[in-house]
Amino acid sequence: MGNYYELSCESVVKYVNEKLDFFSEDAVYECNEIGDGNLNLVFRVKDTKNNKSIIVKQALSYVRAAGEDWPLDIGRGVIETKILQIEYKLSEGLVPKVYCFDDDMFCIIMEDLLDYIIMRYGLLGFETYPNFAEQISDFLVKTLLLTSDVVMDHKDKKKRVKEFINPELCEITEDLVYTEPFNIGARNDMEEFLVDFHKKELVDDKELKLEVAKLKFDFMNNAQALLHGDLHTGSIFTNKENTKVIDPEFAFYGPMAYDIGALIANIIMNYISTKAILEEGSKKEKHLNYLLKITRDVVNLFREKSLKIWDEVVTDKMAKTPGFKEWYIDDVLINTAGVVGCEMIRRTVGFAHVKDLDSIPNDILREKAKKNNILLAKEFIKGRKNIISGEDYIQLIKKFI
Ligand code: SR1
Ligand code: MG
Repeated sequence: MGNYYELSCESVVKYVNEKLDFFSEDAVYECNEIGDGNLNLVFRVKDTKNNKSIIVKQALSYVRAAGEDWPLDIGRGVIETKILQIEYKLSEGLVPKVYCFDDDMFCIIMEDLLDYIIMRYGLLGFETYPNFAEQISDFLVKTLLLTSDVVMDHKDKKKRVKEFINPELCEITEDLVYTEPFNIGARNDMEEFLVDFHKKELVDDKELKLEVAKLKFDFMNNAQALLHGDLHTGSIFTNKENTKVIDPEFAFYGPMAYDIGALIANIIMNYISTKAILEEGSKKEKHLNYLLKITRDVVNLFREKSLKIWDEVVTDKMAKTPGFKEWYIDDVLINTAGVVGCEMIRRTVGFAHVKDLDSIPNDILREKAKKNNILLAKEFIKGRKNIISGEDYIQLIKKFI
């Protein structure tokens, strides 16, 4: 940490120019701190004269959203840089290009995605992205299946598992997603109307807790594929043509279901939010239909594309056994439904919320939305053995919301 200091809008321009020959001599700089995640500082440095810009993401030694009382491994940027480079190759550019990583300052300097918007905000503005399901399902299949034992040499894969051990960030997920929301705990954060409901529906439901415990140990022990590790709609940049996945600092070898489930859960929470926020009419109907369509398509395309590519890419002899690929992918999808439920629950009663639910302005509708979110989530967890196809999701969502 010898040469480390926290960057500011004042210091970042000089810093970037020391690290990279990117801006020209006559640049006119504008800088903004645009990070709205829970962990890091994110600066956009722009040359307004030549219309060029760059992103500098700096890791802090503590959780930004909590303050210095919650320390965090500052070296997580090393993992993030490596995985961005791996994902860039595997997904053929569905992540931003990294220009440089500085292990004194724990900064990643990368491509700016100026004509993109964070998907969560796009969806909250009721925008639709026609290529999203195709592109994100490609990303999922390529980054997950191609980093698994099905495809990789098993010794190389084990080296990767070691390289991507990410204990502190995994602990955050183990606690915030799989433990605290199902217990009474200091870091839980919920509105008053949820306090008794939380105890009755989550803390006292022993059958639910047993299923969540199984999913937690799958997350911890199933080193299946190199995950992004935090694939919610705030980790995706999008526009009408393209999709780019950002922020893979939670990456590690874990169950494929974790990435797919986190994504689907966040789309469903936007559905619940839209249902509560918009008046009846064509705008509402169009957005809800779009969200159901991408939910269905992401699930079905992940399955179809995985099964299609399997015979071309599989290297393990036993994985070529007839029937195995269907069993393997369906098992991923069963656990995906479980992760969907856990992610929806933790965003309602846990430490880290989502704007989709918190921004519902009407108190009565917000209470109804959050309670329904929890009840639907429980169905995903308890009923996951029967939730495999995109149509299964649509049916369940329509029943509860
Ligand atoms: C303390 S970090 C809280 C959450 O923010 C990240 O984006 C992850 O989702 C994590 O669980
Ligand atoms: Mg993030």
